Amino acid sequence: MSIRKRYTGLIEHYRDRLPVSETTRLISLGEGNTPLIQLQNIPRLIGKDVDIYVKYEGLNPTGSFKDRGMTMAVTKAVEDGSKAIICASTGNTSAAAAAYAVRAGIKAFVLIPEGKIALGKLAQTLMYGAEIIQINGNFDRGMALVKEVADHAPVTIVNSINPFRLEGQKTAAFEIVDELGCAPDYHCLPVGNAGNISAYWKGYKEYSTDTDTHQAVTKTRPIMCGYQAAGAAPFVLGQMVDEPETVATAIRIGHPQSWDLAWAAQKESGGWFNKFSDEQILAAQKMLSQYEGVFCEPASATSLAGALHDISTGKIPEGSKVVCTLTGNGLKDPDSAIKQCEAAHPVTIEASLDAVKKAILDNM
Ligand code: AN7
Repeated sequence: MSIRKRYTGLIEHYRDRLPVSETTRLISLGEGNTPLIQLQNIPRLIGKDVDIYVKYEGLNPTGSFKDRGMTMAVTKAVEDGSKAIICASTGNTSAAAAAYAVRAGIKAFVLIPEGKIALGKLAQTLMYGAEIIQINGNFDRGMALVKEVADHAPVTIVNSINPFRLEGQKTAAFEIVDELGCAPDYHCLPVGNAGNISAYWKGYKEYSTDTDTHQAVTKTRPIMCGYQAAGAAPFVLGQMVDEPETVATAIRIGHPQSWDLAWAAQKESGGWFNKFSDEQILAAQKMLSQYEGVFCEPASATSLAGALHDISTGKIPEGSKVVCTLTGNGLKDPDSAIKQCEAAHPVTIEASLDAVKKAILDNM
């Protein structure tokens, strides 16, 4: 019997490419190594000859891509002797920070906009036992406060302005190149603070040889496509937005922190930004669930909404290989999912064989 090497997280797996030493204590929950799923039904449905893959980051330990950055940020915070971390968050960062803080045995403080974070994210953060500070202001206000307070209290900021966050997150690009044997032609992402698009671009730029095979990778750089919600689209408007609004609460961000890095990713890759309405985002989310069996949260579906739009207009030509990152799990936001499916709400019938049989036969 052969024993497969146990996967113990992305830092261990990409150790050579990350800022850790032999003695660094790794704070890990086995994050990374997420599925790259090729869509089968949607390309047929839209009648286009394109290879679309979704990188399902919702299968990370706390259900979002934030775990990639958080394993690295908390590992380094602990190495530097930090006893507490802090972040502002639209929900997913707070859940990840809370979980990795528990794992490390340190404290997590999270600032969240009251009433504007999805229920699953709140539930997680409560269960992990973080100190939750709700503010009557949006994410951007929370972020400004976190930056200020870090000068007055012994806390390490673990938002994506912490450079170790991007180091961890860049590994998603490595995994994609490892799996496809090359970079895709187009990489589509939802953009909020723009840390993730910056991290992927960094990863693609750094990755010229496969970690496992040490073979040179032929094509390493995709065109980066950043998609935003129409009500929170500073990159599309070319200026900060003071009152961002969208059903995709994860990306309800008007003052992105990685402004310059994301513009560099767009320019260097020859890519673009675009924006989509809440209706388009939710339609893409539902389409992905109902045609492919992949459930992501609304913000995540912005990447697919954008890809489908740009494929339909020919901006992304047929014959292309496209990867869409699905940043968070659909279970994060049960309210918006249930609201979208009101027409399909289950009816209650009598608990009898006849009634159940009828319910099946009527719906075949
Ligand atoms: C599901 O949790 O900013 O462009 O505080 O949760 O790197 O900010 C979340 C961001 C996309 C945008 N999809 O990524 C937070 C937070 C989901 C997200 C984004 C977020 P960035």
